[in-house]
Amino acid sequence: MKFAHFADLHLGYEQYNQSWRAEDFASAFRRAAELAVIERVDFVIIAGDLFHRSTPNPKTLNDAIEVLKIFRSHEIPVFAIEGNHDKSIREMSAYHLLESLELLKVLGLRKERVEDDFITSVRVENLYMTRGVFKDLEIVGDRHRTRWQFEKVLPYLKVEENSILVLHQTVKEAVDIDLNIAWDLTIDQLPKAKYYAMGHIHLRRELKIGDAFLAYPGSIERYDAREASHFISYSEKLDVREGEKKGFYIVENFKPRFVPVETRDLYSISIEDDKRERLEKKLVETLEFVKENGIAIIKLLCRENVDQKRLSELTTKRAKYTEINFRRKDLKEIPEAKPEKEFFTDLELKILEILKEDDEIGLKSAIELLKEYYGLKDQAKVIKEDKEVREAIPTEKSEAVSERKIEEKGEKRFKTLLDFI
Ligand SMILES: [Mn+2]
Repeated sequence: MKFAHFADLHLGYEQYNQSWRAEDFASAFRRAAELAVIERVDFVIIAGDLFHRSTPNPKTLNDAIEVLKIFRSHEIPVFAIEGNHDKSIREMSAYHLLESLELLKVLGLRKERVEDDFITSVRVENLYMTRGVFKDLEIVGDRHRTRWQFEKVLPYLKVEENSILVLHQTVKEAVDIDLNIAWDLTIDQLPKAKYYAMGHIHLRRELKIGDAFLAYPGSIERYDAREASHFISYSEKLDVREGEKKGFYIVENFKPRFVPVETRDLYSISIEDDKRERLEKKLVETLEFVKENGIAIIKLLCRENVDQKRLSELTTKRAKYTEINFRRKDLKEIPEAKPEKEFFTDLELKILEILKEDDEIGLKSAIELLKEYYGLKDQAKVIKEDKEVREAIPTEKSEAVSERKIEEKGEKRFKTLLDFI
């Protein structure tokens, strides 16, 4: 048994507002699909975020169809779950459209029973849990859920020993963040499976749980400067370091093997100097490393002001896309800023992080998180959390206001599974 595990394809993502960037994401997926076919996989798993948005435009939908047709023409079934970027509350999502075109199978909680050669449905409360089937193997999974939804869905993700679990969530042990709200679940909460096909974390991650592997292939293209192909820094001396490769997993007998996929080079460059002239010279020197069709994200730090126009003239011709962020280094040493954590609660930090997303997705997720945070938890818990917020901002007025709000919020009750998906 051999399968391909993809995640975070983000088709349609016009990164840096460049339409050709969306084409980069599509061609990376196409190359990956072709490699999977050469590997003669039995089936394919897409662990969420096939699209960058839940409402992909016709071009993006067409890109997805063209790639998925490669699998269909080789009779390779594709099992997929929706991610946080492309999940939809609509009855018919882009995934369901692709399913009706027989290009993929959607796993997870559904209102209707779905059965065919590769999927089966199990009744859970007033819904159905749709699972993938390949010979004696079960492929269990569900779309991205907020942490509080996820706890309710978890019991229905219990699986046979011989199975694969597909999720688009952050497992605490896979991220190195000391922030309570930055992750959705811990390893010990996971039901037993032979392989955990994960999505959501854009950098590649692999963990071992007993004999089983839990793996995040990462996004198929470079999603932001943290995932650069090259990190170049130049303060005292020039330093060039290579970043991670992008790609997907071929999983054979439940053991993942990373398969790199060619992507456009993305350079994360940071240069520092007290003098403007020396800074410019360093920049010119650094640009020697940048390929013409690459992307360069440049951070400059200098005690003197720079001529931004001149700098962009220097850089634009050197790469396909360049972005310069200049920061003036003050003559007086600025005392080190206190970490955000000292000012905000975990919830507030999470909201701030979500809002940094490039478009309306951030706002949508932030509202969703807030609604769930205050709607789904029981009253006692809400009061406790709110007390922490109040302690951080101790004013009498806000105390009175938040007390009243809790009373209003505590009323909502959820009865069935259907109420919160
Ligand atoms: Mn993603």
